[in-house]
Amino acid sequence: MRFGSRPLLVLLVGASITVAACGDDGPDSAANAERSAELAAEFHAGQTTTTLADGSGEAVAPPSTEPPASTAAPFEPTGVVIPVTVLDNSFRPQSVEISIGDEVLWENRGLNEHNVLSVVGDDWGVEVEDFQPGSVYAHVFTEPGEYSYFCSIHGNETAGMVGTIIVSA
Ligand SMILES: [Cu+2]
Repeated sequence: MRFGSRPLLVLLVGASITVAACGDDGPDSAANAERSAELAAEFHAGQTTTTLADGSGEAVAPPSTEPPASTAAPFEPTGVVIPVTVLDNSFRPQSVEISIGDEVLWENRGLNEHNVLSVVGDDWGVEVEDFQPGSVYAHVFTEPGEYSYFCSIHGNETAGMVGTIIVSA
């Protein structure tokens, strides 16, 4: 009995799919698609305004791909470019103050090769092979803070060819 009923079920499902497919081929299919979109919109709108069971009326947030506000960086590219000239074994100016989203552009305008190494971490910076005379390196700072850097060929983390980027919110 179990095995005997199965083919009939498959037949019925197949028949209904066929009918549905024929129906969708008519002039109403565009209208149906529109209605579906409306329903989807209503559904999603309803999700954001659902009243909580306790009657507090707080909106229920829909699933979001954005990170929570507490960890999201207040970062927008500003389009501002702050030049730092690398010349005579120094960074000029040695210290620059910028805003979040500004881009710092280091330009090796001397005859020596240099590098730009962050004292903390290695999220940004440029190695010597990519910063020969005439080369440029750019980085957009997206978090507030004080970023110390140096050239390891002509200095170290605390002395010699050093620089600082101060990023304010
Ligand atoms: Cu150097």
